[in-house]
Amino acid sequence: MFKTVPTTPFDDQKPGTSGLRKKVPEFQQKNYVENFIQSVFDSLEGFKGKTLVIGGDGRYYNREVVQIALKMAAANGFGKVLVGQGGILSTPAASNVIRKYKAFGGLVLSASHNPGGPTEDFGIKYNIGNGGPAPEKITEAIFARSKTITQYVIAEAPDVDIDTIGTQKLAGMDVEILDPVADYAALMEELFDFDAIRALIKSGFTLRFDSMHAVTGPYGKEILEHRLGAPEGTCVNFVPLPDFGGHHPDPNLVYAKDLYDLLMSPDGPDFGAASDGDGDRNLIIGKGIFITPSDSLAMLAANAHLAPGYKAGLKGIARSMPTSGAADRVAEKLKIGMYETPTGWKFFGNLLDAGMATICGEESAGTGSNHVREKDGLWAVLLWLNILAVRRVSAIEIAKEHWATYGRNYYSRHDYEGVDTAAANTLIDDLRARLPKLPGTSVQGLTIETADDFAYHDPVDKSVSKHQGIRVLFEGGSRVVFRLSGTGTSGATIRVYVERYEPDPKRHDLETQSALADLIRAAEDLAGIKVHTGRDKPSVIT
Ligand code: G16
Repeated sequence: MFKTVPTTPFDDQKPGTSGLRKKVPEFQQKNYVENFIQSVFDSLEGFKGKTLVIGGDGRYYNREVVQIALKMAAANGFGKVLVGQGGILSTPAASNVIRKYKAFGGLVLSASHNPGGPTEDFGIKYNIGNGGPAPEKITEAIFARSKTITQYVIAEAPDVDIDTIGTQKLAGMDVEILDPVADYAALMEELFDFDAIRALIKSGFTLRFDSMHAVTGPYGKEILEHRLGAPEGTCVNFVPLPDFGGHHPDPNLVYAKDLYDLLMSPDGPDFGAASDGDGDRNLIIGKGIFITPSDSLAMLAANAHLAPGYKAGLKGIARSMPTSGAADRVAEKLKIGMYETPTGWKFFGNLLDAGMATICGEESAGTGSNHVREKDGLWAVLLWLNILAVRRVSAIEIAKEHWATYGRNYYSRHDYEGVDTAAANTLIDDLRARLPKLPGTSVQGLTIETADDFAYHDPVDKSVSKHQGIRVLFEGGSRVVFRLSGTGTSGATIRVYVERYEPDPKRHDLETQSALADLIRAAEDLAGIKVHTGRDKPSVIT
C-alpha cells in the first residue's frame, strides 16, 4: 500500500518570506515536490493519526500537488486530511480551517500574487497548528532536511476525487472534502455587522470587488453579493483560472490599474477593492483616493471598535518594519502596545497567540487580525465596509480626518525586479558596511540621525532574527529602508521603502512621489542603485 522511494537532495529548497516559491518547471522535476513535502513531514513531530489541511489558490499544478500531498500524508501516518473542494482554499480560509478543526497543520499551495501557468510560479508553504506560517525554527529545519533527504514515502493508490464534498478513504486515511467558502463566510458574519453593511448597500452605496481571476472569486460572490446583497456585477474577474487570465494577481496600482482608473472617474463606484492570487492581500480604493496599505492599517485600527468583533478594543497593533509609522500614532493615542517585526506574516504569530496584538499589517498590501493567523484580503474589505456603514462618510473623508488628527505619512515603495543576485547582494553589503559612519552626515540636504541593520527580538519566544533590512532615519522622522525581497522567483528584487511624516494639514494634499522626491534621490545617493544594477528607474512603484 505504501512505497519507499529513494531520492537525492536538491540544494535550493530554502523557504523564503512565505514558503518555497519556484517556477512550475522546477517543481515538475522528478521528486522535487515529494522531496520538499517529505522534508516538511520529517521536520515535524507528533502528527501520527492527526489531521492535516490541504488547499491552494487553484493555480496551475495545484491539483497535481494536492494528489501527491494526499498520498504522502497517508504514507507518513496522518489520520485525516481536510481538503478544500477542487483543491481550493484561500490562504486565510486555510488558516481558519486549521484553527476551527484543530488540525495539526496545513499545506498551503500558492505563490500568492505571482503569476501562474505552465512556465510561471508555484509554491508550497507549511502552516502550524495555530493556523499561521511556520516560524523560522521550522523553515530552517525543513531546509536542512531537504539537503540530506534520501527517501520519501507515498501511498500507491488511485487519485482522490477532490471535487465531491464528503468523506472518502485513501490507503486507510480519511479524506474529507470541504466547501472552501462556508466556514470562512461564517467567521466573517461573526466579526462584522452584516445588517449594517446590507443597509449601506441598500441605501445606494456602490462597490466593486476585483478577484483578479484568483481564489477570492467564490468568496467575494458568496459574501458580498449573496449575503450582503450587493448587486450582481459587484464582483468582477471572479472565476478563478489556473493562469489568472495571464495577469499578475497582484492587487496594486500597476496590476489593478483598471480598478484604480474606475475609482478615479466621476461616475465610478463609492468603493473599490481587490485581492491577490491566494486571497490574503488587499487593495483599498475609495472614490477619488487610493489608501496605502500602511494608512489602511492605521485607519482600520483607529476605527475597528465599530465592528462587533473588535468592540472591546484592541490589545495592540503590530506592523512590519518597512511599513509606515502611521499605525504607531494610533497605538500611542489608544495607549496600546505597538510592535515592529521583520517582513513576513510569520512574525506576527507569537504576538497574536500571546494576546499582545489584535491587528497587524504590512506595507505589502497585507492586513489582518487575531481571527486567523494569516493576512486576510476580504477581511480588510469587510472591516472597511463595516466602518463606512456605521460612520456613513466616504473613504476620502475618513482618510482626511485621520491625517488631520494624526498627521500624514507619505509613503511609497520602489521595486527593482529581476536584478542580478550578486549585484543586489553587493549593494546591500556595501551599504551595511557604511552604516556606522552615516549618522550625522547629510544627503540631498537631509541629515541622517540613525542608520542600522534591523534585528528583531521576539518578545514572546526571545528568538532573534538579524539582517531584516537596512534603515536610514533622517532628522524630522523621514526614512528610507532597503531590503531584498524573499518572495521572488527570478534574480533578486531590491525594495526601497520611502517615508516622510507630515504633521501640517495644509500639506496633506501633495502628490506622493513629489512629496518624497528628495528622499528618493537620497536613497539613490546612499545605495548607488544605478552603479550596482545599471537601472535608472524602478520596475514597479507602489
Ligand atoms: C509574503 C509575506 C508577507 C510579505 C510579502 C512580501 O506575502 O507573507 O509577510 O510582506 O510576502 O515579502 P518580500 O518583501 O520578501 O517579497 P505573500 O502575499 O506573497 O504571501
